[in-house]
Amino acid sequence: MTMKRISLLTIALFTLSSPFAIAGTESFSVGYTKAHDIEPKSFTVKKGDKVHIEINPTDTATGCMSEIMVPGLWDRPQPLVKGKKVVMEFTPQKPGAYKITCAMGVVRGVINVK
Ligand SMILES: [Cu+2]
Repeated sequence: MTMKRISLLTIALFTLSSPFAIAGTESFSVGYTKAHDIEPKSFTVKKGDKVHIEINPTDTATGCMSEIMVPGLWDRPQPLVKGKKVVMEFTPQKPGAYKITCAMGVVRGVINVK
């Protein structure tokens, strides 16, 4: 029992201290086409986990929906350009339903933080 406690503590300390810890990271691969926008459109993550979202656009977005952001989690709008990978990384600290939007706030999806 003592050994088990020690290993759990070690794992906990490692997770807290290492920025590259595998545990506690949630990765998502997302597509983008003009016809269907982003797919998938709905994500569920745990509060305190590092979230890594990669978008691989196969079209270049234009007009109102040409940029993507997640107000409250990722506030820098990123252009969606064919062949240009977009990476958004953040660690949500508060539970809630965070909208995925264009730069002006039109909703295109949601990230549920539990
Ligand atoms: Cu817009």
